[in-house]
Amino acid sequence: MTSLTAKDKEAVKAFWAKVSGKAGDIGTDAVARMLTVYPQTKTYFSHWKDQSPTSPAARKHGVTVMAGVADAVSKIDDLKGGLLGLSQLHAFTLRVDPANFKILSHNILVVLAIMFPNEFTPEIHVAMDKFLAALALALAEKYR
Ligand code: HNI
Repeated sequence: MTSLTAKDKEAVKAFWAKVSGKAGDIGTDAVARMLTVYPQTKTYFSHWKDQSPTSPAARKHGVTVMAGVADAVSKIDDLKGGLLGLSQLHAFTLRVDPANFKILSHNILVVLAIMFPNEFTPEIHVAMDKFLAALALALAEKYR
């Protein structure tokens, strides 16, 4: 994986500053798409009363995940160290297969492109793709 350059980090922070007000909507749509397009991800949410992609639990989870992404933006210089606790939770308590982090990252990227077509330039696309890949890797840290 190509690592985030100083320029990428600045691009991520600037873009996040523009879109973070819509974090809830971004997360809701990204989780709904993940559950719809990659239904194997539903196995982790069997405890939800309603497992449909538009259920209140799915919406709530979208908000939760984006709070994690916001936290990661603030820890962009040390994602592995900063996200150790969250990695620990996903590895040992939730037992989420790390392949799913890439799936959710992809869905977040798709939603960003749809919601912010003008801001989502090729430069931002590259920076966000690298950032989400680094985030996925940091979340997988405790698995090894
Ligand atoms: Ni994830 C809980 C962040 C990907 C399944 N997840 C959380 C919480 C945060 C979070 C924050 C709440 C932690 C707490 O309660 O202390 N998750 C993230 C981030 C990503 C991610 C930033 C990737 C971008 N999680 C995934 C994926 C899955 C997943 C891909 C499964 C497909 N997460 C869970 C489950 C929970 C969870 C399950 C427990 C909450 C619940 O409602 O069951």
